[in-house]
Amino acid sequence: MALQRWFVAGVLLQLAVFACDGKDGAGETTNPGLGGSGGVDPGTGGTTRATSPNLGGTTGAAGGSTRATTTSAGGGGDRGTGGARATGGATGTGGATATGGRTGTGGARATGGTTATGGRVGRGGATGAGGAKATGGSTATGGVRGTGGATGRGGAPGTGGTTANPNAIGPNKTCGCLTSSGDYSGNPLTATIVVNNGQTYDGGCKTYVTKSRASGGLGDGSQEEGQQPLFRVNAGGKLVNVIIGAPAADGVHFYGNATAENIHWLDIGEDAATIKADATVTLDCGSARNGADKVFQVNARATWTVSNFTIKSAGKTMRENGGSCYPVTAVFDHCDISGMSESIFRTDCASSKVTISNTRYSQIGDGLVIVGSSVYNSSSGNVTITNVQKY
Ligand code: ADA
Ligand code: CA
Ligand code: CA
Repeated sequence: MALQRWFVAGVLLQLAVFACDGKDGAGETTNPGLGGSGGVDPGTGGTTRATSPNLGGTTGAAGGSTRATTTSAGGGGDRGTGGARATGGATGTGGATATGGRTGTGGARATGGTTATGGRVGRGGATGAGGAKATGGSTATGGVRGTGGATGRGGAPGTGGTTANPNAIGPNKTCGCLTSSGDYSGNPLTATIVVNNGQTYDGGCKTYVTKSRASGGLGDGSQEEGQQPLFRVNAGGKLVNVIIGAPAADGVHFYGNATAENIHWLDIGEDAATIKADATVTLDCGSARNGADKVFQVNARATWTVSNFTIKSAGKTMRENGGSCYPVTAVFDHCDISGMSESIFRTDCASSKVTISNTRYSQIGDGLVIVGSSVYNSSSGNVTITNVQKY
């Protein structure tokens, strides 16, 4: 019987121990019930708490185990109470927050304590720094140099005027003012028009006339001396595009180096033009006609070149003032001279020179050149006559 009770007590104790979940911890029987006549001091449950924070308490030991040594009939000891349930271990602290990875990958998930809850999810790592600055691309090489365009061809030859034949006889140049563009608005002139140094007087192909001195003009164009000129061209002046009608008085006076172009005398007057002071004068293009005696008068040392000019009906084309010897150099080139009652050039100065070239002539009374009392129709001494043609 006693054995049975012990057995029953043991079973009960086992059940109690079993009820004490190991995980909850269990008391340890330290004072087993006394056997014998019945335990009078039932064992108390274990009191030792599990010390591991991570583990529940260990299962309490079985209740009292000391069997009564007596076999008296005492009742079995009281059933020992189970040990106090052990409190669970403290919750493990989470792992330290992982620091971010250098390149911004999240920190490794912290592992929790052994039985505690897991550590908090690691925060993401600090934002990774940007990538290294890209290096520039390599410098591109330039394109292939273009080849230059083909050399342009020269333009077609111009259709300019025909080249004058230097050996042609007579005027071989197209001159202006072949016809008048009307009368000059200042007609009749009562004062000489003066052209000074550096000036060009352009008559615009107008026709200029004057009137008798008795009427307040410059002269009637007769052979009376002392008439005034229509134009006075001082040294350095230029006269162009003028037509002189009747009365022409004493025409044009040159005082020093001067040039004149496109001058036409429809009437020569007392004379057409006079060099009044030492000069080199060029008169290119024009015509003169209807004179009683001299066309061009030379009253000073001069070189006078007349070219591309047509002269008709007078006594002599040029005269170095009678009895004077400045001397004069006269040139007639590419001219057409006709109807001179005496000559083309007359001088009393043996040292004066004259050249008649590339010129046609007709009806020259005494001879082409008269020097003193000598007459020349061909080159000799200071007289040069070349490439002329009589018609
Ligand atoms: C004549 C006269 C000269 C002079 C000349 C001229 O030859 O004898 O003195 O006046 O005319 O310039 O018109
Ligand atoms: Ca005169
Ligand atoms: Ca005169």
